[in-house]
Amino acid sequence: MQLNEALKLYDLELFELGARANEIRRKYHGDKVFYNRNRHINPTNICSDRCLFCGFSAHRKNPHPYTMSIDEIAQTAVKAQARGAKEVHVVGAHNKKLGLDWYFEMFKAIKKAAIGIHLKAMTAAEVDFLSRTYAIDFDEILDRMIASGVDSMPGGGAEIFDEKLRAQICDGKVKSANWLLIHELWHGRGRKSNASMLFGHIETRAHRVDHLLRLRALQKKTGGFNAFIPLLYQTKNNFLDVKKPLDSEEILKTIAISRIILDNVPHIKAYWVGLTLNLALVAQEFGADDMDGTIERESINSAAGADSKDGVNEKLMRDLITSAGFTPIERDSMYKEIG
Ligand code: V47
Repeated sequence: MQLNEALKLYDLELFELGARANEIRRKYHGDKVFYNRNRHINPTNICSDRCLFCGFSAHRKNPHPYTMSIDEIAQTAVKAQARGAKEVHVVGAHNKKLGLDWYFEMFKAIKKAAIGIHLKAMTAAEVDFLSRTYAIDFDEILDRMIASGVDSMPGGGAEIFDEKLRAQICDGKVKSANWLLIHELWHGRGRKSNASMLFGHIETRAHRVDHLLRLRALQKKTGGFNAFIPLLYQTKNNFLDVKKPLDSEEILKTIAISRIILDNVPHIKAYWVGLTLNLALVAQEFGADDMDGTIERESINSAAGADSKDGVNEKLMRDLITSAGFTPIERDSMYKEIG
């Protein structure tokens, strides 16, 4: 698919686009809506990067710097597992004070304390940050992640791949080509990961479509992406001056177009944290098949205004999915059905 052809999808009427996306979604998943029981852990908010969209970093608008101890992180995983979480999603800011080994010790401590939990950790942006800070190559970091218990990689740090726009909103962060390369290397190790896109800020439709096409090309090569997550930009406490947040029609069109362009990626997540639970449910009619998870504690989007700080309880998640006319399916991190 070429950029111009893909871009024309936005000209379709919303419900026509939704029907096309829904067809792909139903072929893959019928009326199932997936979610998991997970816990987000963000070990530190002290960051050497300066992403203009971020309200989480302690540098500017968030005046409360913190770093969790390894023991605190491991105990958080243990408690979450005791409450039923099957996955911990561990990503943090780029804190130069922690040292390289800290990461691998932290992963080992989680896996030792919470036996059997799935560890989804390290965005490609973090891998790149460690590589640049400690002058070691991506391969070595990925091998050490595997040796210390990381099971899969989350999709964060992708933002928008267009190099010019990227330089405007997150200069100094992992380059687009390296984000893609890190995931390719990870897939080459037989491992799965997710991919994301931050949208609804100062990007254009063409930037989004270009981003999706680059992911489509990599997926064609590796088949290693499990899910794509279109992350809706949250407007508060950050340094991007976005005058007009996206309306629901444009959001749903973007989710539907993601489903159509990424028809080689099995799952599209409507991340309820950024979309709200209601819009994430509507998105299930427009190509999405996953709500993400119960999360328990969320710091990145809530720092920028989302109503997600305390996650969502499982009963509410299931009830909402059912009342929207779908079948709720608890899944593990690799999309094996649990119940
Ligand atoms: O990469 C930062 C985003 C991401 C804002 O892989 C913001 O399963 C909205 O990637 N508004 C991290 N978003 C979160 C992420 C993720 C989330 C859920 C599931 C998975 C997965 C991955 O948060 C960052 C960045 O794009 N972010 N600031 C903001 N103001």
